[in-house]
Amino acid sequence: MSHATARACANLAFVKYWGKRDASLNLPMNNSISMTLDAAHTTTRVEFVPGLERDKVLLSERPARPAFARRVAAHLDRIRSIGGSSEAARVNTHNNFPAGTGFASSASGFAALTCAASSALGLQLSRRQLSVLARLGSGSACRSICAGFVEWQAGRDSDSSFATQLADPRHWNLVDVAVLVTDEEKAVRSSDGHQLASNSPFWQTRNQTISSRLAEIRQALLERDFHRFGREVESEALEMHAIMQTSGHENGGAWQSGIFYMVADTLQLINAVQRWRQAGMDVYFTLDAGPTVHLLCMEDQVGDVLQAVNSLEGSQGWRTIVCRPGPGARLLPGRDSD
Ligand code: 2P0
Repeated sequence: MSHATARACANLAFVKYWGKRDASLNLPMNNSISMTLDAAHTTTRVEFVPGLERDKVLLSERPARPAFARRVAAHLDRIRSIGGSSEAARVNTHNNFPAGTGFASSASGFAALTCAASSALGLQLSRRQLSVLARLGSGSACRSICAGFVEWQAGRDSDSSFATQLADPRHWNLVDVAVLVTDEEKAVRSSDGHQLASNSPFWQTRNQTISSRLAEIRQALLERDFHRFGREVESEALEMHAIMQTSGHENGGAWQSGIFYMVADTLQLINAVQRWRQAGMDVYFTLDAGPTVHLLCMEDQVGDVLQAVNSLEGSQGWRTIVCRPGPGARLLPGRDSD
């Protein structure tokens, strides 16, 4: 019996992955830049069991939804084909944060699954190979393989599309105060949103300007220039949401003009950030494909930011998670040795 347990953190993109060049291989339209988040992680145990009829997937000790279980099984097939195995597996996975609300659980989940399953089959893969493999499970998962500040190279083909570290976690005391304004799962999955991005009239413009955005954010991050970084990161988040909100499409026979991941509380927080900055607070925001607002500040501002959030009307129903630059995907030793 072969088994292994791995843990991987979610990640927060500063330059976004939104739109694919190749949907079957999760090849992105552009490079993206992220921070791996220490406080939001997935722990996954994979056990290949001789004689087991088919893969069994538990999410927090309960049978996973069929669509998720199928996606996990398809990813296990990729890893089994590399390892020359045909054994089915028991997969037990757990997130320490609510999924589908603005934290990329597919990123941490597929990064942890890739590490655990490849190790359980005795494969010795490099970080680059793990990143390529994780990307095939979910694009953003390739970034969660690496620690700290990370860039995913769009690449030309599958083998050249992987993430590398831009700077280690100690490079910068940047903090993400994530404000989860609702536990409700989003209505449009990211995978569907990616497909619709090219319907936006702003799509061409984004592709023409993304390389200067990347250069600007990369440089501000490497130089620890917080205000230059924050300004660009906010614009990038709003540009992605402008694309989402103008990705018109048919849905069940009815026309929808766009995808709205923001809710009223998201907008309340965005407005508050602009007020707080005018009052002298050093804080910026970014958003993912969900209603969660990620407030970016330096370590010495975290107390003030939390206090400001908690003073807003309606904040009683929110949950905050304070994330710092975190480790890459790793095996959890000891607990699982044979
Ligand atoms: C990102 N997001 O860069 C962007 C920003 C959400 C908003 O990557 O289809 O779950 O599994 O490759 O990775 C979410 O997309 O999509 C995402 P798939 P994924 O973090």
